[in-house]
Amino acid sequence: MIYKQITDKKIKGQKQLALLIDPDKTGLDSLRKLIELVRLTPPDFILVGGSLISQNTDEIIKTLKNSVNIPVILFPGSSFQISSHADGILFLSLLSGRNPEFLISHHVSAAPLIKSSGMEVISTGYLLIDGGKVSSVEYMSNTKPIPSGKSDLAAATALAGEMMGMKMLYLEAGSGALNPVPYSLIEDVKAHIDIPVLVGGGLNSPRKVLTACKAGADIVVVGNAFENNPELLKEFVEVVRGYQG
Ligand code: 1GP
Repeated sequence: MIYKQITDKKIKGQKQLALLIDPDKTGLDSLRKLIELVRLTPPDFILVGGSLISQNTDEIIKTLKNSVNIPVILFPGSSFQISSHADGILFLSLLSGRNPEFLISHHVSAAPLIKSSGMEVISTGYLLIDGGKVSSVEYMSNTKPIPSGKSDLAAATALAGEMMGMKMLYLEAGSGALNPVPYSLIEDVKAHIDIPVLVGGGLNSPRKVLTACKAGADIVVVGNAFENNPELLKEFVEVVRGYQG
């Protein structure tokens, strides 16, 4: 059970690293290279997804499942990105936005397929935080991010998500964000909720990853940094593993 692994580690104060693979930005060659590195220094999870619809998702997930022994979790940008080969899915609801399509609509379309696949479903409140530039999520979902200085709004939204029964909360600055989710915002959100918190977007150096961990992130998500330089994986895994609160 993926969620049990997450909560067990959270209870022990162990931080976790999720490697994000965007099928639209990952060709077979870079996937093979990444797999080699993942075998040497495995992160805790692999997330697969992105804002655009990709033909590749199924193929990438099958290749990963045949090559590595860590959970592969869907991180879908829409209901078109469901692959029955994944171990689980972050069933995301874009709580920071007011677009019903991303709050509940895609979910209705995808629910029967997800149910029949038997994959583990982890309902996750997804909060887009202003990362200093227009993100793909903002553009594609047609929703506004929460201003990065408004941690009270983020905390109230996170709390509402927890009250609605969400199992995790994802603070997203957007892929390649200029500014990652601020320390104080992560800290404020953590002070209001007990469910595990993922933080991603613009975490492109060990120092930024460490800062997110210190602020309270239970899981840090990194995509872009590894797309640019897959060799960074080892260093990032070591920073997260070695974290002592
Ligand atoms: C994006 O939070 C993830 O959805 C990861 O962001 O690609 O900037 O690491 P990066």
